[in-house]
Formats: sequence, structure tokens, C-alpha cells
Amino acid sequence: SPEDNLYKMHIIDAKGISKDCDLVQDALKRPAQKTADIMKLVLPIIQSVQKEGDAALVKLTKKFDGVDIDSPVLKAPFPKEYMNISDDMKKAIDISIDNIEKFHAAQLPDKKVMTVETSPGVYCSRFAKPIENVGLYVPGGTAVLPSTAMMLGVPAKVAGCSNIFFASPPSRETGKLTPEVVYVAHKLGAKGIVMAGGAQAITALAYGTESVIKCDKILGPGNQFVTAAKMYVQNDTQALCSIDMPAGPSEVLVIADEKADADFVASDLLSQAEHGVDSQVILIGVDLSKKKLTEIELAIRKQAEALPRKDIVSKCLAHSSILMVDTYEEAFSLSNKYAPEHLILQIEDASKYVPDYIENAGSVFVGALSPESCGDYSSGTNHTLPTYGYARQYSGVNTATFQKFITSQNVTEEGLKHIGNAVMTLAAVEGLEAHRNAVDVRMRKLGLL
Ligand code: HSO
Ligand code: ZN
Repeated sequence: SPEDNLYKMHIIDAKGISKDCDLVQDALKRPAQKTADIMKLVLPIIQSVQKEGDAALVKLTKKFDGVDIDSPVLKAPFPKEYMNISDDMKKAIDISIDNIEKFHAAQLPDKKVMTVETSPGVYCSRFAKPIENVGLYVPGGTAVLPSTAMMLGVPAKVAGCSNIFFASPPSRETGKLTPEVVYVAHKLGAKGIVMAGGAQAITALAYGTESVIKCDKILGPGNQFVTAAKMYVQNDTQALCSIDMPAGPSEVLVIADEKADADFVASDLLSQAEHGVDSQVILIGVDLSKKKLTEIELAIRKQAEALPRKDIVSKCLAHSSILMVDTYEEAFSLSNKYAPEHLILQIEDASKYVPDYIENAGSVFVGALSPESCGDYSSGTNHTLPTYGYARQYSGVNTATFQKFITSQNVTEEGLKHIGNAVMTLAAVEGLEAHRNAVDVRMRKLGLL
């Protein structure tokens, strides 16, 4: 019946075939990103916030979110009535923040200053300093996203950023900010929350307004308006502002073998599928029997039918695939080629493959009892991860995302003796006489020449 097909993924027999064959290539292809000419719509918004600052934010929040606000920024200390949440919710946020904090604090370097004597008397050092002002965007819309606030805010706090600003649109229904997000902002010592969304929020963070501090770096997921505005400010030397990474739809790749629990496998595929119709979900089955495959398909259908977001799920699964391979090596080779945002290993002795078999992935979930949801919320790893194959060259958000690394050097007389001639020789071949002379003049005074 048509219902049977509702939650069906394409099955591709990839056994023994090259990972470059068309069939496999197609299955691993990301849905093309619409590069609609969105800039035309975004530019007037950027200009209006640049020109009119707070007044533009008030106007645009009314226009786009249907909410009247007197002032565009909720400043710390945040009033209690803005954080009205249950004790259970507080506990959930508290334990999650604790774990994220522990994991990101451990990423700070052991020593404040790392020093290497590269040649005798030449001391090269490196030390990290926090980025002073950071703007963290938490999308609004139908979803409530305190987890995004935690994943961006905790590493910023751990890195020691002086001013953490959040931006998030108030809810159309309540006219208020998401209370969970305000609670997170409060716990992390944020200075304020800009009550705006879209390009207007990004512009306020990038250039500052009367009540928003100009930020040095802007992070956070968002719709195409947010992404377009982030791209714009990143390229504008007036803004002097960097961003986190290119954002695309969320994805998961699960590797499962005959021992995997069909219900677990299904649950992981579905938790990714419910993110959006353009999410991508891939299952690689290693030497799976027909029976196991059917079990997984049935589990997907049964669980999907019970989900409130089943419409999104069915659309996502319609463009998702199951690839059947013979060996673990083949599975990892395909996965490395795809470079998934999330890689889930539901295979025997899963931990023995980590890290050696993994070349490209945002974050890895090892073993049957490690669903992606744990990493999305509470285990401690960050959920802001590279999508769209960018796991080949990008890391997910981490503590260093909020730091810059400064190098320094201290060259002594002994040091000049060792590298002075090399410097002068290289300067000469580049025709840069002043460079050469900067060493020459010193070595002469020291009687070294
Ligand atoms: N899986 C998403 C993060 C998220 N999940 C937020 C639930 N809330 C992208 O990594
Ligand atoms: Zn998720």
C-alpha cells in the first residue's frame, strides 16, 4: 500500500562496487543548496539597522515577528519573570551546562604560554586570548532552542570572552523571549539579549547599535537570511567581524551491523530526519541479513508513525538511502567520503574503530547506547558541527573557536648568532634591504659581524 512506502528509504546494494560509482555517488550527494538571490532582500535590512540602530530593530521585530518591544535589548541582570521555567527544566539545563563546561574547559591548553627554543637562544611562544565580544544567534520560529544557547554560550564563557551577547527573536505567540534561553543566558553571564531575529539581529551584533556592543565574532545557525547577513558582515571590512562556519541542513550517517538493535538504529535515523525536510539520513549496513534489514525498515515505520513531526520525517526519508556493504572497511571508506556531521556506530566493538578508521566526521557516537540526542543536549560535546561535507576541513564549535592564538618571540645574542645569517640571506634574495639591515645593524653593534 502507499502507506508502506511513506517511510521507506532507498536501498542500494553497494557491495563490492567502487565508492566512486554513480549509484553510490548519488546516494551520498547532498541536496543542492538553493543559492537564491537573497541578498537583494537582506541588503535593505542591513542598511536600515546600520543607519537607524535600535529604532530599526524595534521596527523590524514588529514587522517580522509581530511583536512590540520598547527597547531592543534585554539587559542583564535578567528579570526573574523572563526565566519562568520548571525545576525539572532547570535541572536539565544545569546538568547539560555542567557537562558542556567540563568538556570545553578540558580543551584549554595545559600551560598558559607554550614556549619552544627553536635554535639556541631563539625562544618562540604561543598563548591564547579570548575574543572579547561575541554575538550568539539563537533562532526562533516554531522551535525553542535552549540547546543552541548552551552550545555556543558555554565555550564562550570557558574561553573567557568579556561580553557575550545573545540575539533571538521574541515568540509571536507570547511576545516574549524563550524563557529557557533567558535562563541559559543568565547562567552564562551574558550581558544582554537582542530581541530580534534574521538579518537585523546579525547586523546589530556586527556593527553595534546604541544598546548593542559591536561584536568581533558572530556564531549560530539560522535561516537563509541569517546566513546571507553573516556572509555579508564577514566580508565587510567596516564590520571587522568573523563568523563560525558555513551552515547547511543537519545530517547523520549510521553504520550498523547484524548485531545492531533495529529499534535503536531506527530511532537515530528518525531523530535526525525530524529536524527538517532537507535533513539527510544515511544508513550503511555491514553484511546485513535480509531479515535484519526488514526489521530496521519496520522499526522505522512503526516509530515514525507515532511522531508528531511525521510529515517532515516522511519527506526527509524519501530522499534518504540505505547502502549495503560487505565489510567495515567499505563502510568507513564511504563514510569518510561523505564526511557526515554526525557519525553513529552501532557495530560490534565499535570503540576499536575510533579514531583510526575515521578521517572525516563532525562528531562520532560510539556504540549502541550513544544516541545523537545525548550529544545534541547533555553529554558535553558540542552540537554545532560542520555540515554539507565541510567536516573534511572544519571542526565543530569548540573552545578555540572563541580564542585567538598569539605568538611571540624573544631572540637573544646567542639567537642572532644562530639565525641572523639565514634572515639576512633570505631578505637579500627578496630584495628587502631594510629587512636585512634590521639584523645587520644589531649584529654589528654586538660585534658579531
Ligand atoms: N542535531 C542538531 C542539534 C540539535 N538537535 C538541537 C536538537 N536540538 C544539529 O547538530
Ligand atoms: Zn538534533
